[in-house]
This record gives sequence, structure tokens and C-alpha cells, in this order.
Amino acid sequence: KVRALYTQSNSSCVDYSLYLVAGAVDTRMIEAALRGGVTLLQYRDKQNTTRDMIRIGTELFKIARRFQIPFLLNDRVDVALAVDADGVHIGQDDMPLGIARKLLGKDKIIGVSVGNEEEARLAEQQGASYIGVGPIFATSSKPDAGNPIGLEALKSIASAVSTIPIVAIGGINEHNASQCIANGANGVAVISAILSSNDPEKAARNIRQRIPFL
Ligand code: TZP
Ligand code: MG
Repeated sequence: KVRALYTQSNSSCVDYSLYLVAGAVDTRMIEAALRGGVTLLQYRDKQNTTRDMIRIGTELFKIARRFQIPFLLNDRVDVALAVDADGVHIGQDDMPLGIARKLLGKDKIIGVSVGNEEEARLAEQQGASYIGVGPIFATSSKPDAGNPIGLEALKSIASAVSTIPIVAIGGINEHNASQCIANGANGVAVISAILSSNDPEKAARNIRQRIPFL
């Protein structure tokens, strides 16, 4: 019943199974992770200037293209447009989904962070391409992430939407990735389990291998 492959309105296929969220880190780490089987890349940068983000985003976009995976921007619809990224990921305090959709058009990927069933249903109705749910487990990568919501909450949020994929995030690693899938996620998003590893390629491969489809 679960599947990781989803068709966008431009009929390109997106595989949400292993979603890497990366800041302005050494691009060799990101390339290694992509070799290990990352299926989607998001550039998430809360520090650099817009100018630097456009430069770094352009570089990451090229890397993602080499591996034929989609490239998304966190928060920044303007930077996504500037580098012609495949889409954005927005939170509840970012640009409203309807406006982002209008600016980006129907063919871009727009992911929305949701924390409950109500937000999930709304995001689905308003045209989100996927939803991000978390933090599932404790995380030190996002100081304002709030308390972990756990697998049961993931399950009920996942059951509230039926037409778009669910990506679980927060404290996910090779040991708990399959539990997220078992509780309704179509894929997992990861920062530290891959980028804080000495071997990002192996770390990514280990997680991907534990995602039980494809
Ligand atoms: N949103 C919710 S938790 C989180 C974000 C961006 C951080 C996930 O990082 P990690 O290191 O995989 O827990
Ligand atoms: Mg945000």
C-alpha cells in the first residue's frame, strides 16, 4: 500500500524515500550522500546571505542534477525561483502555500511542514506536493523543533491525508527509519545521521536499505 514514488503534475516521478536536508556544508559530503542513494535534496540555510544562498544553491542544484534527483529550497521561494530549483519546503510560518503555489506554478514541488491532522488536511487541500511530519524523535539539528511527536502521531497524521506523500523527519537514522515507514511515512528526511557521519555514503546507503520498497 505504501509507495515512495509519486507523480507530479508535469508527470515527472519523485522518489521520497531518502530525503537529505543539507546546509552550506562541504559539497563533497553531499556528493558522497547522493552516491549512497539519497533520492531528494533540500538546501536549508538559515545563516547565509541571499547572495551566498543563490551561489551555493546553484552549485547544489548542479550536483543534484548529476544524480538526477530533485533539488528543493527550504523556506525561500525567491531563491528557489532564482536558481530554478525543483521546488521549496515551507513551514507554517513561511509564505502561505497558496501564494507559493501561485509564484512557483503547478509543476514545482511544494512541501509543507505540518504538526497535526488539521494542518495536514489543509496542506493537502491547498495543493501541497507532500507534507513533512516531525520531529518524530528527539533532534539536535533544529533547536526550535519542539518535543518529539512520536510514531503514533505520525500514524494519525498520515491517515488524515490520502493523495500526497508523507515524509517523516527528526532524529531518524538507520535503526528507526523502517518504523517511520511502518507508521505511514512514504519516506524519511535526514540531516545528522548522514551529515554528521564520517562516511556519509555508507550512512545514506544503510538508511536507504532499510526503507522497505523499490
Ligand atoms: N525539522 C523538524 S526536525 C528537523 C527539521 C529540519 C531536523 C532534523 O535533523 P536530524 O539531524 O535528522 O534530526
Ligand atoms: Mg521554514
